[in-house]
Amino acid sequence: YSSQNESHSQRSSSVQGGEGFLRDVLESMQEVYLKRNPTAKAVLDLVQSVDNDKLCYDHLAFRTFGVNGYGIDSLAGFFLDYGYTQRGELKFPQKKLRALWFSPPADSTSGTGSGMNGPLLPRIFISELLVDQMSPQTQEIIKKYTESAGNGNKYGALASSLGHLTWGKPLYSEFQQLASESEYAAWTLVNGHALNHVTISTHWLKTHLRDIKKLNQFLEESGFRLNSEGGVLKVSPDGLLQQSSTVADSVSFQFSGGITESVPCSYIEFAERLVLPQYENLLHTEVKEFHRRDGFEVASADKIFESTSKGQVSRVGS
Ligand code: OOG
Ligand code: NI
Repeated sequence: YSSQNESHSQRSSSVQGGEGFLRDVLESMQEVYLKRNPTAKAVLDLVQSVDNDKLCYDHLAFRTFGVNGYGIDSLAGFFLDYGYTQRGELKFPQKKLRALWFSPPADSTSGTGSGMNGPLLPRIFISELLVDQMSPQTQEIIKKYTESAGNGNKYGALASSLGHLTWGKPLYSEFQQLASESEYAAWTLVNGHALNHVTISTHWLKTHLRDIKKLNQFLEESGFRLNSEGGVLKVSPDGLLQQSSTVADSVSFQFSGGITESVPCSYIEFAERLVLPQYENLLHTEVKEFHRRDGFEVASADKIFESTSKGQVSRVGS
């Protein structure tokens, strides 16, 4: 053991080699996310204070522009290089999006900390805008920024962990043009590769909050606004994947040309994965993550995307 790891307590992956680096990169992405999104930070602090200071993250999500090499691949390469496996594809024809998800390396160690250094490495969910299906005006703006960014598409993970766009700051009018056609496109123009959300795995909590319905109720009673699109709780047809999320925080963004405006930033999600029917006789203490419902659900995801939409973000009351 290197003594460096012991003295290095805040950035604290105790794991050696590639996995330690992976976990530290994820920690950096989370640092950027927590600094920008006070609601996500407050929710994490609250849940940890009442339940368990060691949280498991179910997944992390990112958004991209599917053009000029800036699509899913601009982040997937990093995760594949660090042992992730590509799994299913999800299609969202109305939103003109597609997504791929990735499962963590099977041989990863059980982290001794929380979140990115927690017992399980998170799944990764990366989506992309089908840019060629956008209007010519919108395509022109997206191409202007992605083309001007050189080989920035090769450094999505680096940009995400630094909290930096790989392209220049857009004009407010360009943001508005994108928002009029796709709120996802406008979000991606100003947030780039930033972490879109982390998802707390509720079934690994210890108190009554492990039941996502109770967690939702607790969060709403504590004053947090949850995404109500299609109902607060999103349930897969088999009933085994249940999800909810907060409404995204807004941050003030300095556009080029001198305008500063509030734009949607990131949110936090919650997921409860129930035990698969073939394992329902296992003792609670014997149940591992692989005994539970895996994957994502397109109809639920479609609603969760709305966590950054104007309709949800500017909603007043519940
Ligand atoms: C992703 C929305 C979908 C899930 O878990 O199904 C999602 C996004 O908002 O970029 O997170
Ligand atoms: Ni998600």
